[in-house]
Amino acid sequence: MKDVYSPDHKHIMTLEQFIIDQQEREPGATGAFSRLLRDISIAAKIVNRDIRRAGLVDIFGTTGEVNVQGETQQKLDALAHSEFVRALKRGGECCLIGSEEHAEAIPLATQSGNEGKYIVLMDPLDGSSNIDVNVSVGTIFSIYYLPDDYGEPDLDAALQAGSEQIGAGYVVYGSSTMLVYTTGHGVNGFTLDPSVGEFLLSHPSITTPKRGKVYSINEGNTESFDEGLQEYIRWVQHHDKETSRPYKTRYIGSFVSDFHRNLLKGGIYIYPATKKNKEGKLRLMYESNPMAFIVEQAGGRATNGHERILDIQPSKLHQRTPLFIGSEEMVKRAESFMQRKQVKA
Ligand code: AHM
Ligand code: MG
Repeated sequence: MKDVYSPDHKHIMTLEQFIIDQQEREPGATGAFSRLLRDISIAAKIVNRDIRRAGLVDIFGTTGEVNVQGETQQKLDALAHSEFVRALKRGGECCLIGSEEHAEAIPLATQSGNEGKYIVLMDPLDGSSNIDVNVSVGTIFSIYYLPDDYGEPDLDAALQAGSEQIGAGYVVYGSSTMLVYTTGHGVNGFTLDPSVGEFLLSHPSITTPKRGKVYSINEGNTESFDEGLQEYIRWVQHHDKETSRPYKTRYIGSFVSDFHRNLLKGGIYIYPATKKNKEGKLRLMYESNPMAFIVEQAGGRATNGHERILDIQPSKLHQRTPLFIGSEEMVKRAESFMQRKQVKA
């Protein structure tokens, strides 16, 4: 990968310049989508600032509220949600938001004349149970068009298959902060330079290796995995020089971070159905779909073990799905184990 973010490089490209360049390649583009991406990146910078200051300004801990998933809401979850909603409202390009931190879809098109035509679904702060132990967290977002001639934007407008996404991305608030996104023309990654407050193109045209040596799964749940998956886990742990096994386990428990590492280095992330989470844990609309769009654009694969994630027709905003995502050959191999041995109901 070419390193375009070296101090002596003559052509440092900011996210904003990059978005404008892309826009100029789209005949008839109005700039609305570019403005939407800009609004998202501004909110990401604000959330980044809040996360970096978390330990200093005593905003760790919970609000005491329980969110729609029945989980205790961390203060920073609530804060991240409000920052993104505020930025999208202010920007005016978005007409409907779906957020992990809000039970209902949030329409923004009001009598005030908001003409926004984009729907944004998001997990404002994924992996938030890791915040108070200083582990990387992230934001995930997915963008759709409001269907043509749709009336007042509502949840039904958002219930589109992942293959209809026109953009998707994530921000990882790690040792550095990165924003990675796709609009269906490859995947590009930008690193926030805190000294100038800009995201700079650091990872152009990301492609993910066809196979890797890392598997990421919560193995504490092994007993409740499907028989085929248990067999796959035994397979990855088996010693075999020719296929570089055993693979390495890497599981941060923060999806964005696990996904980001596997995207760059190669690997597979699995959150399957378990006894506790019979439909898997991750949410289709704002966790699995956007990452599936990104991974496919980078040459990888994402399924629920049987079916392509992007083909699933959603019926609920907070719908969950099992997820097998990452390097193409690894995901295919895991699927083949799933298909050989399916659990009896
Ligand atoms: P969250 O959106 O409530 O933070 O939950 C999603 C997180 C993922 O980031 C992570 O991969 C997974 O839950 C970890 O779950 P578990 O602790 O069951 O392994
Ligand atoms: Mg999440």
